[in-house]
Amino acid sequence: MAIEQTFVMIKPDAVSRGLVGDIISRFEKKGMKIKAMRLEMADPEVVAKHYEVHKERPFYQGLVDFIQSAPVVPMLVEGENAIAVSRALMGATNPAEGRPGEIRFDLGQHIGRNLIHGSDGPETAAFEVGLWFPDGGADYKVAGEQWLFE
Ligand code: IDP
Ligand code: MG
Repeated sequence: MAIEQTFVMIKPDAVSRGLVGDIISRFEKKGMKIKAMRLEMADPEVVAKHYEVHKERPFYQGLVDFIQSAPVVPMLVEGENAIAVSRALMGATNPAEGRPGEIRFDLGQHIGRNLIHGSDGPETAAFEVGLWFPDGGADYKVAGEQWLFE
């Protein structure tokens, strides 16, 4: 049993298109616990640090501008294998290369508007959770948590 924390962010295209509920529902139904969540215009300094790894990529400026174009929903997600589970729920970076059942395939339009971000490994998760949620999240039990996790 490996209970992990990861960082998930619903991007501006999903917020604008009214897909927040559908996306969050998929995490809840899988048994992931949302420990913290906000709806906000992303802090430009946080976005710069978050996407620094992509700074040299041709899509970097467009990506940063897009992320700051409308509100995002940053979430601190916890659960068994939460990092891999979140990536699986999201699906392939390019919606066209995904499979039915994945958020990006089911709802996404193209690679530059792929609805959702999720940390891609333990180190990234620790960095991104600390960056977006320096205070950590609420400590509580979800209904059925004992059944799910024990
Ligand atoms: P990921 O979100 O699946 O982890 P990354 O390779 O880390 O994918 O890329 C980060 C984000 O940058 C993607 O989610 C997507 O929004 C954007 N991106 C990646 N590649 C491209 C591209 O070729 N064109 C436009 N945007 C891209
Ligand atoms: Mg990534």
